[in-house]
Parts: sequence; C-alpha cells; structure tokens
Amino acid sequence: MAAERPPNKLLTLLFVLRPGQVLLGMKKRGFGKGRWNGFGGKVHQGESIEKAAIRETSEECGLTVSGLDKVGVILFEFVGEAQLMEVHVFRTETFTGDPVETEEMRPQWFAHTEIPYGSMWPDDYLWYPKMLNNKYFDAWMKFQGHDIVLDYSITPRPSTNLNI
Ligand code: CJF
Repeated sequence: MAAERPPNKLLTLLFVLRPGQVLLGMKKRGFGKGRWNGFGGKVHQGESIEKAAIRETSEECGLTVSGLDKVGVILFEFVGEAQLMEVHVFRTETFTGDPVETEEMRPQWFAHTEIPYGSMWPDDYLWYPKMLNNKYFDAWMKFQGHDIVLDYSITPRPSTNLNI
C-alpha cells in the first residue's frame, strides 16, 4: 500500500501531442539524465501546478503551450528513502513554436507506435498507453532504486477537469 505520509516533492510532467505522435525530450542532465520523458519539473512556491507545467515546457523545449488536459497524478515512493514525489501529468495538442534543444532537453517527435520505452523510466510503459489514448488515471508506484518497479496501482478516473 501507498505510504501514509505527505508528498515532499511536487512535480509536473507535460506531453505535447500532434496526430499520431508525441514530443519527448532526452534529459541531458540531473534527475532522469539519459532518459526520454515529457517536459516538467518542480512547482515553485506560490505558483499554480498548471502554470509550472507551462513554464517548464517553455524552458525545456521552447514551446508555448495552452489548453492543458489533466491526465492524472502519479505518486512515487522509493523504499528506504523519505522522498515521496507527486507528479501531475498533463497533455496538450495546442502549442506554438518549434521544439528547440536546450541545456536540459533534446526534443524529438515519436510515433505512438515507436515510443522508446527501453530508454525511459521503467514505470512509463504502464501508463503511457492511457495518456496517449486520453484515458485519465491516478497511480501509485513503489520503486526500488531508480530502475525497479516493485509494486504499483493504476486507478482510472472520470475524465473531468478537461481544459483547465
Ligand atoms: N516518467 C516519469 N517521470 C518522472 C518520474 C518517473 N518515475 C520515477 C522516478 C521513478 N517517471 N518525473 C519525475 C521528475 O520530474 C519529471 C517527471
């Protein structure tokens, strides 16, 4: 079962989609280096979660996004560590600009059928299919280190909160 303690890290993760494709970024430094992921990071104090998701995407790949859809919230716990991460996942098909490489990320479009799961966080294959198909969910993931998912649950939820 999920640990009964408050999350101590509030993070965002945003996916930009165009027909049949999703934009991912290769993380070039820091947490998750060497893995493809959506765009995101820490929510600043006094900042809304949605604003943080928009800001991080702009900082990491140069795109201006709007019309966010809420995909779900994933709670990550790591055995033997105090760290408890709450990741708010969003998606959008509305953006302006062209993706650019930054010091943080190297963006690339991937067909839904060619997602590079072997070079991503090991939880991703469990929920990307839902995210790509607009299925809303909440999830809990229990990690051993950074490479092993020991246990997890994924709960569907009604697709409310569209276009927040
Ligand atoms: N896709 C994904 N994103 C994560 C974390 C994660 N798995 C957990 C680390 C074990 N999987 N992010 C956390 C950091 O901020 C970006 C999203």
